[in-house]
Amino acid sequence: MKDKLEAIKRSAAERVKETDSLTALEELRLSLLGKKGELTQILRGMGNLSPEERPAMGRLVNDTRAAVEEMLNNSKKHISDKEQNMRLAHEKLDVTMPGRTKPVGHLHPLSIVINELSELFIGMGYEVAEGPDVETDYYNFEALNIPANHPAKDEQDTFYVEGGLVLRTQTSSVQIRTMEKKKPPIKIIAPGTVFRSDQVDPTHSPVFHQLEGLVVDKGVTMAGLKGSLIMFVKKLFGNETKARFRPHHFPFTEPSAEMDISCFACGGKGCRVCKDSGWIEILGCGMVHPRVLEMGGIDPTIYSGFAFGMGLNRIAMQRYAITDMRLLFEGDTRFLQQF
Ligand code: 2NL
Repeated sequence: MKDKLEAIKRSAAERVKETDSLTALEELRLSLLGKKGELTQILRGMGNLSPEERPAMGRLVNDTRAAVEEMLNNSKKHISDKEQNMRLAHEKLDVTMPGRTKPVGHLHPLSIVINELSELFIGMGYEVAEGPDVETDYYNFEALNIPANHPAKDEQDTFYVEGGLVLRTQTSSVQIRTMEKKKPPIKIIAPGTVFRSDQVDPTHSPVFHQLEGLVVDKGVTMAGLKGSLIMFVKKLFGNETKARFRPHHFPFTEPSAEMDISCFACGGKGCRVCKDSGWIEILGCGMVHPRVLEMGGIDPTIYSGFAFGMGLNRIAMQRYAITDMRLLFEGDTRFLQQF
C-alpha cells in the first residue's frame, strides 16, 4: 500500500507537470481526488487493514493527499497566471488612440444665413411665414400687380409646371396668402427658395434663396421702412454701416427703392468688392401698392404697408468669401464641411 501511495504521488507529480490548462488540471484533480479517484479508492481499501496498521496508514494517505493537493494548487496558480498574462498581452487596449467618430451633419451656409437673418428680424418683432414652392399664377403674379404681358412672366424667365402652375419666382406669394388669412397688424418675413429660368454661372443659379418682409398696419410709412431697414443692416454688417436709397420701380410697390450699403470690405473708399463705387446693392423695397393690399383683402384707405426683398445667396457668398454660387448648390461635402 505504501508503494502504491508513492507511485500515485510520483505519477501525480508527472501528470501535473504535463498539464497546461485549467480544464485539464480540473480533470486531473477529479481523477486523483474525486469520488472515484485513485486516492479515494485507497482510502476505501483501509477497511481491510488491521487496527494496528490503520493509524499510520491513515496518516500516510492524508499526507499523500495533502502533497497532491498542494501540487495541484501550485500548478493552478501557475497556469492561471500564465493564462492571464496571455490575455493581457492579447487584449491590450491603447486608451491614447484616437476614437472612431461618426460623421455628423451640420447646417448649410445658406441655412446659417437664413437662421441669422430670421433671428435679427424676430428680434425686431417679425414672425416667420412659409408657403408652397409651386404656386398659382394668381399668387405669384396677378395678386402682386404683375400684368399678364409683363416680361417676368415670359417662359424665358419663369419655370412653368403642368396645370398652369409656376415655381415661385419670389416669396411674395407667402405674404399675399398671409394678408388673406390675417387682419393687420401684419409683420412677417418669408425666407425661402425661389426659381428663375437663369443660365448657371458663378453668380446665377435657377434655384436661389430670398428673404422678403411685409409690414401692414395703420400709419405705416416710408420713414418707418427706412428706419427698420437701416436698423437691420447695422445689426447685420456693423453699426458703422451707412445706407442710401435710390428710386426704383417694382409693380408691387409704389414708391419703390433700392437700398445700398457702404461697402463692408473698404468702408466706402472703393475696392474690388464694390467695383470702386463704395456702395453695395443689398435689397429692393417700397410701400405696398394699394392694389396689392386690396387683392390681399386689406382696405388701402385704412391701412398702409411696406415691403422689402433681398437675395440671400449673395449675402452668404460675401459672408464666407465664396466666389462661385454653384458651390452653394452642388452638395460637395469637401466644400460644405468647412462651415
Ligand atoms: C428684390 C426686391 C422686393 C417686395 C419685394 C412685396 C411683397 C408684397 C407686397 C409688396 Cl406681398 N412687395 N415684396 C417689395 C419690394 C421689393 O424685392 O430685389 N428682391 C430680391
